[in-house]
Amino acid sequence: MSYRIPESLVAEHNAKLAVGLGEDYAALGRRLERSGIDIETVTGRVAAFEIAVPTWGVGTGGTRFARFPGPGEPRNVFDKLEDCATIHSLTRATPSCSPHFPWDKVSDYGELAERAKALGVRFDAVNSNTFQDQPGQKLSYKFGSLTHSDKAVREQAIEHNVECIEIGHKLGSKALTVWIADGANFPGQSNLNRVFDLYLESMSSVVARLPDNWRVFLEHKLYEPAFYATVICDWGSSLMAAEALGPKAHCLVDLGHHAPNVNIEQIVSRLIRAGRLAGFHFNDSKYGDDDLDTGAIDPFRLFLIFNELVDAEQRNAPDFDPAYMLDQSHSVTDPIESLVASAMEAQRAYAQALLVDRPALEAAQEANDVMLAHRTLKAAFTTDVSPILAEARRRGRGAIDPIGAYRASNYRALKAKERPAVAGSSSGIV
Ligand code: LRH
Ligand code: MN
Repeated sequence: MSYRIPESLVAEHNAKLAVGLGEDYAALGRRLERSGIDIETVTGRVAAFEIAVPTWGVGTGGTRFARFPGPGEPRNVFDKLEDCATIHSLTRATPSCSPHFPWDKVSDYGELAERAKALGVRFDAVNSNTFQDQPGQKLSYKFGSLTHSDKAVREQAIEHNVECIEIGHKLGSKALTVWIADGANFPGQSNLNRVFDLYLESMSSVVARLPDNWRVFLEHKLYEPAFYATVICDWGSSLMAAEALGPKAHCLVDLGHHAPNVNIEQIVSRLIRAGRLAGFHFNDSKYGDDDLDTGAIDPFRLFLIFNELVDAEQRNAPDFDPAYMLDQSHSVTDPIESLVASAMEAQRAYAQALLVDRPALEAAQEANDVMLAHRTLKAAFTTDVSPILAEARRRGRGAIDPIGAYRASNYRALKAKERPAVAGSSSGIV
């Protein structure tokens, strides 16, 4: 029987922290009341907040230089589901995971769906992969996939996406995420207009195979592995494609897929306005697509993004139904601790955004009282909402201190015994 962290262990760990939390929560409640905010309303919203865990994130990640696997590495998607369930048992904020194919390929998807159900984990958007060649694959994606000059390669890539839809359907998923690495390293290597035509042609075949209640998430990325021109390089290309592909197509924002200093919250605002915001791959970065822990580098930027999301939520923006997912690579931390911390940081940004005094902000904006407007927004960001996050977890039978409880469980060491190490380190992000 593989080890699961018992609820009793979490309850015992909480018992030591409950009194302190109660005091901090009451104090914050009194403080928010003075600003006319009912803490219970915020805690209720936070408790309902959900973010999906990437199955490829629970294993130790690496870079093109090296990967240093840790103890108790997940050996297959069943181990990955266990770790996803562990993250949810501690945070009560990650009831679903986002699988990636063929990385999570199995022979019996019914068995996989059963195992996930038993672990209390749902499947969010499925991810296709035409950015790597698989053993035995007939045609290579070296020069592209859905936009390859050879129709046979494009059809192979279309069929793979259709296969992902069929797998996702068996798993109860309702969306397909399509990120393609297609692009060029040299000026002249490809016709920048023609490749976009090919993208639309191929993707319309994929969209045509989507079940009625499904969506397709188009994920843009500025560069890497293409270093001169990427076919779906930015939100503009993604939005043009979504609008050409029809109402099922939406634009997914991976925070690391933009040039440094790009105003991502403004891109989010525009995609919400267009009714095409698919959702997010949350992570953080300082330079490129660093896939670092959410909120670890620039928590203010994360807050500003959630500020746009809460603004849209509260004004009932049409067609606003974003899917929240993490997409990170953990090369120097325990992936479970990083994903636990990242789910909490996303929750924190959401809670802070719920504290924004929007009538006061709007009044200051209308009056061009720049300082008052900025400080009204900043006041929410500088509020320590930790008691709200912890109380939401406690009420959900999660851990007041998830990483403390995780370490107290000795989960990693116990998994190291259950999961004999896979020989030799390798390179690459997963
Ligand atoms: C591309 C990306 C994409 C995934 C991959 C693991 O950089 O963000 O979402 O398919 O990472
Ligand atoms: Mn991504």
